[in-house]
Amino acid sequence: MFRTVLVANRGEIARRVFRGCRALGLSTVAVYSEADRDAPHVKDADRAVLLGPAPPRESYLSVERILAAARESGADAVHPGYGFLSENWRFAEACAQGGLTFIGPSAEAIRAMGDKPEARRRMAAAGVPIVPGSSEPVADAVAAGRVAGEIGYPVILKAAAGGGGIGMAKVTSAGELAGAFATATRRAQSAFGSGQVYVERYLEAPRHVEVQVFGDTKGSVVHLHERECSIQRRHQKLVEESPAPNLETKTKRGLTDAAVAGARAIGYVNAGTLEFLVDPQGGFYFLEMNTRLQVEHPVTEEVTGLDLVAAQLRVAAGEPLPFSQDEVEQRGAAIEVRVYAEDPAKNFLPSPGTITRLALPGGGEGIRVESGVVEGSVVSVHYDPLLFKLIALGADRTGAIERLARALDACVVEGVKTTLPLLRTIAAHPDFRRGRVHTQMVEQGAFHG
Ligand code: MV4
Repeated sequence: MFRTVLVANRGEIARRVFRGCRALGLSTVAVYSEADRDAPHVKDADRAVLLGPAPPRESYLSVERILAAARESGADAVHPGYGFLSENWRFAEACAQGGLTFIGPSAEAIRAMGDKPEARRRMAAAGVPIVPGSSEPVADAVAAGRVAGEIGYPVILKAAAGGGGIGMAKVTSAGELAGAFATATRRAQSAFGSGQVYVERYLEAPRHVEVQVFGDTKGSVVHLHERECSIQRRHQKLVEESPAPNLETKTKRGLTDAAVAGARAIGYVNAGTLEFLVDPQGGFYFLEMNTRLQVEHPVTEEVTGLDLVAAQLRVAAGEPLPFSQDEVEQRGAAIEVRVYAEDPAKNFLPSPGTITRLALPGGGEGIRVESGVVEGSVVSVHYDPLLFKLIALGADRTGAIERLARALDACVVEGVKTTLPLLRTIAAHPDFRRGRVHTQMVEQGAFHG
């Protein structure tokens, strides 16, 4: 086992990983930008190294500076968290070349799943259902039109190097294709440095269900059940839960079998997630694979009773998975909400500033809090505005929702605007309480008033 872990991240996830390291008796190194000198994650670690100025390019996204920080602090392993460099295969490779254990999958798996058409081909070859569409990027609008003609409209254009919804364009008819192709290409180029796009059949108001998988270096691959992540706005998840409500046993089984088959086919090691769209008939289609620990991993930890960060560390050290498929239970129900510093009155624009007052529910009966901030913290314009997550666990979904609603009521945040009012509305909403969720509900105004 390595001895010292550098966490190449900030906020709540850095703190979560440090906790996992401490549980295994490992020492810890934080990195931070000039904007984060007083940030809580810096105080959590045994040592801290300044990376540089606030802009991510000069700090949390700088491979060179992070590798230098590892060298200078004597770290022998690196955990990337989520976001930043977590799905950058060059970073994983640079860590390995620098003699550091990258706590995550192989650089090759990150690269293959980051190339969305390649991911579709690899999953299809493993027998995982994919959305009908092109297996390669399309060269121009005419080629896109040929694919659309075969699969039928509406279609969606997606960035080949993308993910997470950036640069997607829905196309309802052939007449819109040329314009949409130009827009999607331009957006893909500016966001991902590659203008390549591919075509998929567009599914209306699907659910988003994902499966947590875990592989080790001995060839074991298991799933840790599913998470429902349909309640989101502008591709930012707001609520995540496990089990997915109203999911037929047959569909659930199909999803987890497909996820394990897909992960196994690519020799996947460490924690990963396969995202699927699920239609009202229970049909499911692979969307993309996230090759990192996700924001919503705590809901899986709560229903399985497992420590995913500890498992990541063990697997990265070459140990076998600390659980077998038979030992992975899904007990009770867990729901996570994300509280962002965003202003609901200003179309959820980020709301930077100083947190002048912060009261969070105690981590009592069935409530877990994962926070990156304390009273007095400054929410910077430079980073993701996630402040904290609340995770409620109940014997069943109704019990979890009741605890969640109470925990939301107990939260007080002053100095910045937050998504708390929207989350309280969702927690009280009849459709949510019945488990009738899909990906378009926030935009369709289900939670207004
Ligand atoms: C889609 C889709 C409909 N049809 N693909 C958005 C994020 C990215 N991971 C994939 N996304 C979508 N892909 C096809 N073929 C609808 C979405 C989508 C969505 C997916 C998951 C969760 C929320 C969403 C909100 C809007 C659109």
